[in-house]
Amino acid sequence: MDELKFGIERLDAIIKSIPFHRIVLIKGMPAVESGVFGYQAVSYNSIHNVNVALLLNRISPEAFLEDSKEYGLPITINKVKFLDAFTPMLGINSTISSIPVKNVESADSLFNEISKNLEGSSLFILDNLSYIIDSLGEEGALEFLSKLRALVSQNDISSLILLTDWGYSDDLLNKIYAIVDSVVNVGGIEKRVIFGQYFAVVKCNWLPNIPSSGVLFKVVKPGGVKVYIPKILVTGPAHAGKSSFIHSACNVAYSANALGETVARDIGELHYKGYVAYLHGTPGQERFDPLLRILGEESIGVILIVDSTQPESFPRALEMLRKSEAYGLPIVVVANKSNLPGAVSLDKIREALHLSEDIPIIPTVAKDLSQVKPDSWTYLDEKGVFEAIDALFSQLEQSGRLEVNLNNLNKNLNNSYE
Ligand SMILES: Nc1nc2c(ncn2[C@@H]2O[C@H](COP(=O)(O)OP(=O)(O)OP(=O)(O)O)[C@@H](O)[C@H]2O)c(=O)[nH]1
Ligand SMILES: [Mg+2]
Repeated sequence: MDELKFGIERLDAIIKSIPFHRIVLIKGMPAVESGVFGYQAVSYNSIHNVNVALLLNRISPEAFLEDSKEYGLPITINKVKFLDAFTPMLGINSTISSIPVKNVESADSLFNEISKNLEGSSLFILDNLSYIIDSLGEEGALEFLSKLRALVSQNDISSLILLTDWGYSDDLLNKIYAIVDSVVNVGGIEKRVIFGQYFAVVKCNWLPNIPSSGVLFKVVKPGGVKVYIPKILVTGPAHAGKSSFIHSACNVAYSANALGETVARDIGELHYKGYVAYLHGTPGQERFDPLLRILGEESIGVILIVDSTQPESFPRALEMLRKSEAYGLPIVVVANKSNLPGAVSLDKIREALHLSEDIPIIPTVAKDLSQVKPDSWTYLDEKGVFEAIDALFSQLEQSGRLEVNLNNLNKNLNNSYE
């Protein structure tokens, strides 16, 4: 059996693994996709040979499996014991092998039903505590949690509890926080509409330090929860290879092109190493310069692409950076066409662009020279492309731009380290 984890790379990096004898609460706002945290945990742990017991009262086992399949999160079904408190309420039987949980009139009876079925399990997941609050009331739900707390303390088992926060009182939430060992908030950043979702570890009593910020995420299908990078600007002089770079890096990309040049912009979605990033490419021609500022808005990093064989275009590259107001953002320079005759050295490029030593310049080349056509973008060799992406992502990590500042979220939480 492997270690217990969330199966969400960045969250696991923060929390390390979930030790035995702990309860972790995942508290989600109603409009955000906190349910995916449950699918992802069941998927990851079942695949990694962990015996999971899953108590469902929000949806049926069938729907749980269907949803996780839709998110591209496969579940090794023989590692999961479904404790089904949902379909018995409807008076029907689940079509997949599961244990019906019928006696849910009191904390005692619910707890007994569950504890007798936990044998052999290392991870108990509940989706969702809010339905227990509905059926047993606040006191009943707290009593249930306290009993679970005692059971988890005495056995080699840990627990993940999902809670959808339908506006519970601070009093109730604080009582719940006091029982559990760790709290991960999953929230939304609202600007009229929800513009982004975040998760934040706000309590974790087996870690000495709790990060003071949250992580912006997006749910992708397939794959589930990924660190979300809303906008990376890809700019550079005409014909340098911006469209080629975006199409080579991204899983899906679109270009508005006419006669082989970009006339509006390129946009691409990149799924890579636990991230999902959107790359926005600008056109290169000067007649589109009024667009540069708009296309640059809200970017958090820049990939500046130059054609290594065209040193006379380097001043234009700097002008495009200035016009897109991208100075000061984390930046990586891509020296494209670096294997063609007449390509200048990386040192020359650094000098001409006045780049300090800490700005990476990565050479890229066409994947297959015989496929290069004068009137369309071409695939670039992945090695250079992903070296550039790695270099930018690590700068973004270090700059803190992938984090969301969450003032006051830690209030009322006892973070004492055990
Ligand atoms: N030999 C070679 N050709 C390349 C390379 N990268 C791009 N090209 C070619 O150079 C031309 C311009 O590439 P694009 O990717 O369209 O350049 P762009 O920067 O998007 O151009 P605009 O959008 O018009 O500014 C195309 O004909 C490509 O096929 C490369 O590394 N080597
Ligand atoms: Mg283009």
